[in-house]
This record gives sequence, C-alpha cells and structure tokens, in this order.
Amino acid sequence: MNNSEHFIALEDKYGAHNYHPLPVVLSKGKGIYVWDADGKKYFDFLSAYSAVNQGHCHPKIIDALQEQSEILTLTSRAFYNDTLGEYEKYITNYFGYDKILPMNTGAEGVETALKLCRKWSYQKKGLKPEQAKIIVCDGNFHGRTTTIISFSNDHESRNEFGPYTPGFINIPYNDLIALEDALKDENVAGFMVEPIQGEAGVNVPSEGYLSSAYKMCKKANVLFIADEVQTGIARTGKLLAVDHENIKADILILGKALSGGVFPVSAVLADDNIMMCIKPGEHGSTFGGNPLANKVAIAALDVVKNENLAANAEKLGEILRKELREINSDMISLVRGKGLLNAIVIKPKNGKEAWDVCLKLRDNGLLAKPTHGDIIRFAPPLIISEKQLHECIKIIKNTILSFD
Ligand code: IF1
Repeated sequence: MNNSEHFIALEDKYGAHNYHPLPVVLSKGKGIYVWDADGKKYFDFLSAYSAVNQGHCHPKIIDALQEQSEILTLTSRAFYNDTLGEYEKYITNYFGYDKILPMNTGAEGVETALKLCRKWSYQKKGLKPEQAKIIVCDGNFHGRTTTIISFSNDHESRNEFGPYTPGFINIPYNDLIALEDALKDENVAGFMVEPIQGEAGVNVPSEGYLSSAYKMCKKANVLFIADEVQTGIARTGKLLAVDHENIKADILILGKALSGGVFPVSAVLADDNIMMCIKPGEHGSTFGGNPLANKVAIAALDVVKNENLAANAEKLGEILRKELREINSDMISLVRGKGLLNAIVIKPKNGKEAWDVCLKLRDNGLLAKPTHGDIIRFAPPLIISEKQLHECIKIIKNTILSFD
C-alpha cells in the first residue's frame, strides 16, 4: 500500500462518507500547484472551490496568520479587541458599505443575510411578524444548513433532511418574468441570487439579468442580496461579479477567498439603514470577527489588489474559453464561464464520462472535479500566468483528445 492508499483507507474507516473525492491525496500546496502524498505535482484547477484565489499558502497571508497566531487568536465578542475595528474599517472601505457583520463560513454568512433581511422587512418595510418571504432561484447552492437546504431544489442536498424552513419562494434562474411575478407578493422581503451559479455548473445568466433584477427589487422595495461567496474576490474578472453590471447589492455575502483559503472567514456587508436592524445580543458566533481572521482577511484582500488578480482573471479567462472552444472533440458540448470561473459540459463517449476525464486529467497532472455528473469546473488560482495557463490547456486538450 503506498502513502495515498494508506490515507484513503484511514478516511474510509474513520470519516463520515459525506463526500466522494477524486482518488488523490494532497499533502502540499504552493501557488497554483499541489503535491500528493507520493510526491506527484499537479496544477490545481479547482482552487478549493474558489477559496484559494490567491494561490495555496500565499506568503503574505501566511505571514499575517503566523504573526497574529503568536499574539492573540480569539477573544469572543464579549470584549473588544484591537484588530476588529481596523478590519471593519478596511473591508467596508474596500467594498463601499457602511458596515460589516463578520462570520466564519459561507453558510453562516448566508444565514446572517437571511436573518438581516427578515429583520429589515419587519422594522423598515412594515411586514407583519413571521410573514417575510425571500425569493431564491432554482439550481441555487448557498450552503448546507437546514434552512438553506430547505430552499434548495437539489435532491441530494435536501432529501431526508426535513422538516424544512418555510418563507421562501423558488423561481427559475435568469428569468425576469418569473421574478416580476414573484415580486407582486407584498410579503416579499428579499431576492437572494448567485451572480453566477457555481454548483449548478457555472451557470452564467444573460447580460443585463442582474441589473434588471436589481431595478425590479428596488421598485418593489425588496432587498437585493448577492451571494458572492464563490463569485466574489476577483474570481470572475471583477472584484465582485455584480460589478460586471455596475450594481451594488443591498446585502453582500463574502466567504472562501476572503481568507485566501487559510482560515474560515465570511462577511455580510450592508449600509446602516439595513445593518442597524440587528441590535446587540440578537446575532453572533464564537469565532466571528476573531483577531486571526481579521488579520488574514486584510492580507488576503491586499493581495487581490496588489497583484491585480481581477484583471488577470479577466484576461486569462478569455484565453481559456477561446482555447477550450477550439478543441476539436465531440466530448465537449459546451464551454462557459466568466473570468477564471469556467466549466465544460462533457458528452459521454464510448462509456466514458466527466469522472473518467477527471481521472485522466489527474494522471496527466491537473486536478479538477465534475459537478452534477457531466460538468467539469475549471477554476485555477487567479495568480496563474499566461504561460502556465497554456501548459494547462495543453494537458486538458491532450486528455480530451485521448478519448477519441
Ligand atoms: C460543499 C461550490 C458547492 C457557495 C455559495 C455559499 C456557500 C457555498 C455560492 C457555503 C459553498 C462549496 C461548499 C462545498 C462545495 C462548494 C460548492 F459551488 F463551490 F462548488 F457545494 F456548491 N454560497 N460552496 O458556493 O459556503 O459554508 O461551504 O463555507 O458543501 O460540498 P461554506
């Protein structure tokens, strides 16, 4: 048994079977590369689901983590600390909001946004208690808490986890007529949307969808909530995916690359008229706003700006999609994406499908993972160079053509 087989056996015996990982055991990461337990090197084309946009173990982020880890890691919010106010000022200026409510995981950020939206609707919109409804889109992925999976329409995510939380209206994604119709309900408090649906397979909406949806929400006095946990932090070629349509969400949710993949950090940003609806003692978490997270997030956001990651993602994403579309194989039925959040849809061939392609990509030194059976997401760290991208495109092309 080699190292990798040993580690896989341990996970199988001692860990819950809540994932079906690609058979590769990672033991080191640096920049765009990861190494397995037997020393083999790979290009990382998943970036931990867009959490390591800055590349694995970015030195500036690791330095911030190490330095703060020897000073003060956690105080809880029972007391003030000398890093939180600095971080709150930094991130609210960075994204242009009055305030932040700091949390830890993306799902906690989503839950916070939902609670904030409901509070606002009772205090400011005047809805009757417990009547607030929030519109969400089919194909959504916003996390895995019981409330969040209550409005998922993905069988695997919600089956046998009932009873479900009420107060949500599902409409088709990228459908303005359906949104207009749903907004007629006086009890609608908010519309929460992924600017690009990640898990659904990098589902990019039509040009203008987000800005039209935003305008319709404004007209209906409904909050526009952008879940940028995956699309944010420069991934789609702009700092935020909503920047492509020049809109400012009423509530913005960030996570994943907010820490460069070094520590769980999420954030909810809003202006005072919304954020001040939550009063002391009404919401929080043990780790939310901890000194370690605060310092790591500042360093991670610094890297995004100083290394121009959004511009790089924009430029290299164009190249990647163009080259993928030129691969002459009937296995690739579609290429889509924005910036460096991309996916190809695989048409099975000779009994081989997306999973087999990912196994072959692994053998050829590039790691990616299928989602929903036939879709392979391609999302390298945003620090990738044009030269390195061409090396990866060559691997992808040779791998796909090897099935012909
Ligand atoms: C898994 C993918 C899934 C997210 C958006 C909130 C969250 C996520 C838009 C919750 C998390 C992760 C979760 C992980 C796989 C991955 C994922 F789309 F990124 F690929 F599942 F859809 N909003 N996405 O994408 O953030 O609580 O995980 O920090 O659960 O399998 P989290």
